Amino acid sequence: MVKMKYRLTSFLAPVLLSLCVFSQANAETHVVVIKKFKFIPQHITIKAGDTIRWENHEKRQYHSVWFEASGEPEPDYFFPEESYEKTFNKAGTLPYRCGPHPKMTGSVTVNQ
Ligand SMILES: [Cu+2]
Repeated sequence: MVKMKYRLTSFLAPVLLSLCVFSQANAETHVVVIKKFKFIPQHITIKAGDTIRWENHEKRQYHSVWFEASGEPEPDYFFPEESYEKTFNKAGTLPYRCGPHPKMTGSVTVNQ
């Protein structure tokens, strides 16, 4: 009985490992550009496991990407030529805004 269990585990381990590698290889990074006080695109749909990179393309204005409704603390501002990255693992729609500019809003929809 113990031997059977061991065999099953040793058979499954490489299968599980390759599944992990496969799903990681499939994860994408999406870019949201910040320009003229706007998130472009304002709404983005991604798959669970994907990452979004917000790039600040302003001339001299800093911004932040704050998922305030999720109860997160406000992250640091980032300046032109800097970026902010976040990976999303849970399905759902998450609104966000810029900390210093409440009128700058966007949302991320994560599909499973
Ligand atoms: Cu801003």
